[in-house]
Amino acid sequence: MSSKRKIYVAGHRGMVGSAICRALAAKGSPLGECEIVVRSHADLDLLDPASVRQFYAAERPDMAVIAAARVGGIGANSAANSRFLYENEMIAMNTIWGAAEAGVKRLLFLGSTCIYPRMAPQPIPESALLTSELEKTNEGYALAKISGLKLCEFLRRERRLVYHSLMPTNLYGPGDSYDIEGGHVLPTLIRKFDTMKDVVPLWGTGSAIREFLHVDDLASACLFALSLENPPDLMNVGSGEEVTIRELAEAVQEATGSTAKITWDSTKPDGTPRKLCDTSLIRSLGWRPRIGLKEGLALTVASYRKELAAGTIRLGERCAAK
Ligand code: GFB
Repeated sequence: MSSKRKIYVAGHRGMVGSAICRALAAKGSPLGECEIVVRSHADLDLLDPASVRQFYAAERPDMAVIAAARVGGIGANSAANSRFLYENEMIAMNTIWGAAEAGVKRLLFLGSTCIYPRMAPQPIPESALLTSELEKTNEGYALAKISGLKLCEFLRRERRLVYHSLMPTNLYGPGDSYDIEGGHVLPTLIRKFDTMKDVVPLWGTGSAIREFLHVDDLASACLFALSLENPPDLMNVGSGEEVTIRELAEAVQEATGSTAKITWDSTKPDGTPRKLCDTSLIRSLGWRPRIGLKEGLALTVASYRKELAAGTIRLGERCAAK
C-alpha cells in the first residue's frame, strides 16, 4: 500500500490550480511526495452536491485544496454578480461540506482580497473582514468567498478539522485567461497591447491602485500554509508591490514592445480605489514572495507567446478554475 499523501486539487486546469499541481509535483515540496487527485469539469460537476459527495466517498483524500471558482475581471464580475455569487457559493459549500462529511482532515480554501470592504484600511489586515460595505462591482464573488472561509472556520471549531483559507491579492502568470472583455486587467492588457497596433483603449481613469502576485508565489504560499501544523484560519497573501493601473499599462506596453497610443474610457469603472493586503501574518510565520512584478511580467509575456504559438491559450471566460 502507498504511504504517499493523497491530495485533491479542485480547479487543476485553472491558473491557480495548475500552479499548485506543479508545486506539489516539484522535487523538494514541503509536503513531500504525494499523489495528486484531480477531476475535469466533465467528470465532476462541483455545482452538484451529490456528485461531490460521491467523489469524496470514493477517493477519500487526505487533503483538499479548493482552487476551483468562476473568476473574471471587473467587467465579468459587475455584469454577472448573480452568477458569480451562485456558482462560487455552490462550489465552496459542496467542496468544503462534502470534504467534512467524508472525513477529509485537512482543507485549504482559496479566496481573494476582494472579500474585504471597499474602504478597508490599507494595507488591509485580516481583521478588516466584515467591518463595512463591500465593493459593488464584485459583491457576488466576495460574498461567496466569505461564506467559504466562514464554513471552514465553523467546521474547524465544531469538528476539529483543520480547514483554513488564504486570500491572495490580484494574481497573474502562466495559464491565465486572455479574455479581452471578461478577463483580469493584467492578462487583458497583455492581449490588448499584443493585438491592437494603433490605439489601445483602457478602462477607467488609470488611477486605481492594485498589488500583483505571481501565481507561482501563491502556490508556494499554499504549500507553506498546508505544512503548518496549526495555521491561522485566514491569511492574506500578497507581494507588497503596488502600481497604479496607468503604471501597469506602461509596464505592459514596454514588456510587449508595443508603440500604440493608450486611451482611457472613464465611463468604465475603476473599482476598488486601492487593494493592498497586509501580509505581516504569513511573513511572520516564514513565507516570502520571490517574483517581482518586472520579472513576473516578462515571464508572463513569454508564456503568453508560448501558449499562443502552441494553440493552448485561453481567450474565453474561465469557469470552475481560478
Ligand atoms: O483585474 P481587474 O479587472 O479587477 O482590474 P479588480 C480592474 C482595474 O483595471 C480597474 C482597470 O481599475 C479597471 O478600470 N482596467 C483598465 C481594466 N483597463 C482594463 C481592461 O481592459 N480590462 C480590465 N479588466 N480592467 C477583481 C474582481 O477586481 O479582482 C474579482 O472583480 C477578483 O472579483 C479580482 O477579486 C482579483 O482588481 O477591480
